[in-house]
Amino acid sequence: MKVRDYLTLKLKEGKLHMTLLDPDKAEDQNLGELAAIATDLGTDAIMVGGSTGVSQADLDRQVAEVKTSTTLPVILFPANARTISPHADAIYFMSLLNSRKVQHVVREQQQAAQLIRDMGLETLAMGYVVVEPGMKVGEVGHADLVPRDAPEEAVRYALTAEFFGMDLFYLEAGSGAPAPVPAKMIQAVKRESHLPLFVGGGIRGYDAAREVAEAGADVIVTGTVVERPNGKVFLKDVINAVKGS
Ligand code: 1GP
Repeated sequence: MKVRDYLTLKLKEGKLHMTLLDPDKAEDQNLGELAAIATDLGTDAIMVGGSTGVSQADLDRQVAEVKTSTTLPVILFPANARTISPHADAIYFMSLLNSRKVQHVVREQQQAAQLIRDMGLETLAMGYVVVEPGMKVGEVGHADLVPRDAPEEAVRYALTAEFFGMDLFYLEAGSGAPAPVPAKMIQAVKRESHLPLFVGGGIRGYDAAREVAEAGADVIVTGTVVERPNGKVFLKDVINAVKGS
């Protein structure tokens, strides 16, 4: 089944949780093991990516390892045109809409486009917007961060993604953010736009995940939580919150 069809079907049933695994941190972590843990705990898909990027060879090896450790779709969440692997099931073809650099809006993408086509990777077009505090991805992506008290700005980006014909819209507070994207911003975007809404960054426990889900996020993404000591417990809490139990 295409990943697009899988997501459409699953989104009809309810909210989804996705686990982001970062190959940059793989030296001390086995991504395959983390993928297996997240799968057992009920996550809905595995995303592989990070904001700094790894070598193509390392990424290939790690994505292949993840792929053999889970039956779930494995979707690339690329940092740039060089972090692409044919072992994944699909790739978010992302544009960092609030970057000041054309490189992150469209140029990395055009550098990767032929390779993605030749690899036969399924593409899911995503408008990606970084909200304060933005953390590392805000920095390396040269983002003009959306202020936390400016939901209307996030709405304008969501409509932009929709009118460009993108498939998905992602509000990102940045990995390790002290707090997730504000509920008011999520509510405003959900109210005014139609694309499946991804929210990630700084979601570390039951209450935060519940708040983000109740505000209207369709897909809740966590990364760091699974890497912490007792990660299994925290991840289970987050997934329970997303699934409403
Ligand atoms: C993915 O940035 C998130 O979009 C992951 O953030 O590591 O804070 O969960 P955390």
